[in-house]
Amino acid sequence: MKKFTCVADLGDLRAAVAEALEIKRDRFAHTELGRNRTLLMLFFNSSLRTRLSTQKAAMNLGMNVMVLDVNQGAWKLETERGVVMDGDRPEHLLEAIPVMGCYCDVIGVRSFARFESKQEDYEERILEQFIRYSGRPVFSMEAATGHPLQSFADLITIEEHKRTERPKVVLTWAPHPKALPQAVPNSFAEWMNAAGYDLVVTHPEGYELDPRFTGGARIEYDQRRAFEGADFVYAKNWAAYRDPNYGRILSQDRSWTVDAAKMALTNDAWFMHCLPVRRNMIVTDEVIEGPRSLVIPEAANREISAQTVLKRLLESL
Ligand code: AN0
Ligand code: CP
Repeated sequence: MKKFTCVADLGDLRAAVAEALEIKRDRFAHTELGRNRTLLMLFFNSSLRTRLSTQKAAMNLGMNVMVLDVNQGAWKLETERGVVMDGDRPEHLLEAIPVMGCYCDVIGVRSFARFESKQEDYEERILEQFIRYSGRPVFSMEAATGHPLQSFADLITIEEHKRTERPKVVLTWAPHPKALPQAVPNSFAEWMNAAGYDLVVTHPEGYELDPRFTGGARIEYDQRRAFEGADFVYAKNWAAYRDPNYGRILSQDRSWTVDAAKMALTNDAWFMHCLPVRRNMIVTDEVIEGPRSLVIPEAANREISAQTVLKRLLESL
């Protein structure tokens, strides 16, 4: 595997999950694979889970790890070609990327949607430049339109907890005070479709996602109806995708918060969220602390998804 940005990069998904579960059984089985190999993790945005779980995964494989927070201590990077650089950004990405590539064997990049231009975000301009100019295998640690390490961990978690071959999985929008990217729901839908689950997406009108990710999923505007018979409820906020509202908040309707009354409509569903989560906006204390909450096992599986991806990238060196 030469890059990891979407579900297709893993090839056979069943084989990838089986490999992940094998790694989970013995995460120190490949400590020689990463010997004298260096991972560079580059963050344009904040992180707790991705930062720690990916570093841990790399250490499990025997790698050395360098972490750079671009906005804290590095030169501010210009990303557009052709601009006269007379502003506050002293370095261009087109030099910075190959330079960083000189110091490492694998690069992970976190670069969220900026919501300045839908085209720029959905072309994944930052991530694609890393793939093109770094000379190294690159993986996404959440880019503008996807968060594949999260979705891979979510898939592993569902495989560990499902009671039927093809569970009903409901992706529900929930309110949030800030405009958040579509990366997590995009990837989640893409991966659930690839896994062949019964996927239902529920959100207020106007929050439709890019159909390239939601594909054949059913869209249901009535959240309660969507929850009926659900085996898994995956909550997430996202800002509007469709024009002319791209990147905007259209609703903060707290009647969409996931609570115990709504969870009671489900088939005793597991509750999932990628974290960080705003309690009593996205989900009530009661549900997230309850016995059907999977948020911690989900976060734990981030180490496993990252290790599976890093193992495959190392094997291709
Ligand atoms: C980010 C998002 O919604 O994409 C990261 C989630 C993993 N969340 C926030 O910025 C709160
Ligand atoms: N879920 C997730 O990616 O969390 P962080 O933003 O803390 O890395």
